[in-house]
Amino acid sequence: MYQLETFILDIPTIRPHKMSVATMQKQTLVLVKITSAEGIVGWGEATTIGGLSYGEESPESIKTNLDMYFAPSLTSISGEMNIAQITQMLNKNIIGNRFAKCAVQTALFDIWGKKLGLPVSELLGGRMRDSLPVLWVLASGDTDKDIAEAKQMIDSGRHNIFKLKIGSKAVEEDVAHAVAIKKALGRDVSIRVDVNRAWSKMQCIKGIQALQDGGIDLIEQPCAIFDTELLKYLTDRFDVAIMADEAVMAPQNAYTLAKNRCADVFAVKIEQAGGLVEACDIGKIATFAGIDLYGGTMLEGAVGTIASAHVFSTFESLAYGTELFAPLLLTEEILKTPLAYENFELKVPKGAGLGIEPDEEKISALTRHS
Ligand code: MUC
Ligand code: MG
Repeated sequence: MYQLETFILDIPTIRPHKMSVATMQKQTLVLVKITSAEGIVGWGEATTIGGLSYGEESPESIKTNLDMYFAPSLTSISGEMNIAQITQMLNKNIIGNRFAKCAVQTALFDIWGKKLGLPVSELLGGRMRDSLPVLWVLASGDTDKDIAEAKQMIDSGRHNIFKLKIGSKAVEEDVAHAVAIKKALGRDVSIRVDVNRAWSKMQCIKGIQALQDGGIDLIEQPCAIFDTELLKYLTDRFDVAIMADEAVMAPQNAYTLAKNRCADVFAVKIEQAGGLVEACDIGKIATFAGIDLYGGTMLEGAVGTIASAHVFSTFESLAYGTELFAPLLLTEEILKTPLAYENFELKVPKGAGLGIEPDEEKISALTRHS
């Protein structure tokens, strides 16, 4: 038997974060706390971006579904069901809801890890590395501000790879912005762009050609989620790497994308995948298909970020690094000891379970009560 509690936290960001799908002034975290019959506590996270403008689940719908449907299922579990069996039961009884499922599975892995005295990475097959490269996303909406922010990140040893959020302005303006940043930061600094599905076919052809000529290294989700034919066409047509992000959901559709070679790179997100095991499955599918990997984020706080880090640490190759920077975008700390970002990398904890200690007083103080 497991007891499930949910919390919605609204935390302001350190600056507005402008994307083609939304401008964020705050991030809304959805945290899940599960307590096992023997009293072991595990944490998970089901955070999304911009309400319903990014994913199919909103913070409020996630909380409602967890409270109304997942909680009774977990309470009713008797005997010694393992994580695979619980996942199968939830998948049988609950359609979709990948973000909520990921939060529940994360909390169960945290509990199991604590019970067995092992980090989650080891329960997932074993880590290949103890720390992960982490890029920073420049999204102030202003070219000069972004250049200053990037230089400060490089000087302070925090990040030396940058992703730009584009797609909300005219293609020419977005390209000029990206190329100006690339020029200012120089040859050795990798610049990538995320269009967040904003471009039509003609805009993709024009924009990607100019970005490729301007030295940009990676083009993320340039077109609509379900236009996988266009994604494939762009992958075949251009030398610059094309990455599928929103289009990579559960392992089943990652498999279809891989089979049809619709991308050079997959952004893996634990919540989009529907769980840590499913994210590892996507990693394997990509590896077998010769598709490179990138560790993505739903801009989760510390809990989802470190769960993702455990998953990405198990990938044999992580050619494009990760974007596990979101806790640094938030103005409030929710862990007793903050995550360790050092030398352009995030350390993957070695303690049992997720290896973090959420500050319950802080979480309670930040919890939305209406
Ligand atoms: C996305 O589409 O990649 C990740 C970083 C960021 O700034 O936004 C998210 C979503
Ligand atoms: Mg993206």
